Amino acid sequence: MLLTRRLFVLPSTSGLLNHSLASESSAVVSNQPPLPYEHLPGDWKKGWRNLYHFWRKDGFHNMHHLMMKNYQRFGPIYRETLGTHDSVFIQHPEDAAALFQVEGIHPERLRIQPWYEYRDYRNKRYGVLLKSGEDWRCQRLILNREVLSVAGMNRFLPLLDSVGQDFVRRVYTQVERSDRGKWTADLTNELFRFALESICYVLYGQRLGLLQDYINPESQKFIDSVTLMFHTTSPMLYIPPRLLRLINSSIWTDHVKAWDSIFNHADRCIQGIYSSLRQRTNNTYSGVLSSLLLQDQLPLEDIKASITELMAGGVDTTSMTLQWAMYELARAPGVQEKLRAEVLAARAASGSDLTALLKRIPLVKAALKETLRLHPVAITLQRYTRRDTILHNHMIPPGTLVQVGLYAMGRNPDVFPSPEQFSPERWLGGGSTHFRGLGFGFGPRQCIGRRIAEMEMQLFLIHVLENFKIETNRMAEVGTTFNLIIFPSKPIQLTLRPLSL
Ligand code: 2DC
Repeated sequence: MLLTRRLFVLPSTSGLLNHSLASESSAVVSNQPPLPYEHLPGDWKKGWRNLYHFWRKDGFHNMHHLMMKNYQRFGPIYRETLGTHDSVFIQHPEDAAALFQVEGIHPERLRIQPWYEYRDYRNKRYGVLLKSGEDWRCQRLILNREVLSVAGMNRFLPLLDSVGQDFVRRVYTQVERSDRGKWTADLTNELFRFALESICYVLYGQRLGLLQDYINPESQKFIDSVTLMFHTTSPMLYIPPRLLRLINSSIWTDHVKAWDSIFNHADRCIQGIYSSLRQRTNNTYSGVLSSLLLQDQLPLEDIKASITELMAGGVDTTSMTLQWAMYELARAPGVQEKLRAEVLAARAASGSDLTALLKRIPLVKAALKETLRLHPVAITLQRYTRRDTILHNHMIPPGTLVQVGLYAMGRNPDVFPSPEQFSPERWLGGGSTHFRGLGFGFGPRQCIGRRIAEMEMQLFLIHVLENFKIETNRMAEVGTTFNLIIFPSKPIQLTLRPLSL
């Protein structure tokens, strides 16, 4: 496999060429013993100097761009030290496969230190996102049954469908109000509300009513707090939160404020369900939280912690992905029409059977994969190695933090030909998709919200495509900013035009 690996050669400086050749020869001689760890290319001897340069180049917001530059400079595997983080970066699907194949039953990703620090500071339990070891595994398996299994999915499918329908209704209202037969807007906040409404309906079995004109200010505050929480996290990836806490920096205090209101709002939602549970009479499904409480398998405080994480994790992730999906569908010639044709045929063949409907929309699913390829939520996937692991013909010792550059992989022409083209069909043709669609991670530690997110986004696109033509100003190319997750660097204006007009 190593023999056939093509290399990431970019037209640039001569230094680049040298590095590419160096790594090419190492890839070709794969039947020779792997190179020692110390042979890895990269700037790993000067962690604090790197951090300084990083900061000067506004690296906190440009992590993804700097990472692509590093790949060009050093080749497909390199080591980098930034402040206290020492990592090996890879981006080839084969290397990602080698990493995940040895992850074991307790895989661990990079710890987001400020998130732990906040919980320690406020004396709160860690949810399943932050837990590790056996405790993590036991709780994760119980939660999987609720949110990741087929049975779980079938229970919340109709819930997510009705939120999608409400979004469409809201767009029609806005079209009428605009008097121009269409609605043009920056949909960021509308999509935040859609996403929060969706995740809360699944978790609590109750509607918050966020797709109406008047919305509870508490909910808007929750939405704004999640965004603020992400924004204040990224500088603390490299500057120890302890230090910022000590000097009472606004990054830390804003971060605490953000988590405080996230937890307050979640607590109120959870409390409401908890008290109404005793009065319940019927046996209909009423959300993940009730189901967990009734099972009585996890300590109440742990349930609360994980439900809060799911609620906060369900806002910016799906909404941003949907915004990018609509942006790409509006720009790629002919793609939207193909998706619409598929959706209309699938609907005609399945009526109100949602499970059947979702089985008939491979192109819509591929469009979401394609969106996450170009605009992944997570810039990297990370794992700590548990034993000696050979990655790209280098020996990596146990305990090493290895990061798969997901953003870089998605734009690497050797992995995805013509990477700049939005082409959902590339996922359906005969080409290899092995370890290429990693938008939700991989294995037992993959995104726990994956199925909720997928169903929510698929149903959203179905409803939107059935009703509206998606348009945007073609001239405006939108870049990306890293704020822990990847956000558009400027507002995206989208137009939704009813098909029936
Ligand atoms: C950020 O270098 C960059 O799904 C770091 O819904 C490595 C890293 C580690 C973990 C990643 C994080 C990055 C991005 C945001 C992720 C997070 C794991 C889960 C989280 C990808 C890539 C996210 C957005 C969750 C957040 C839930 C939270 C609000 C409770």
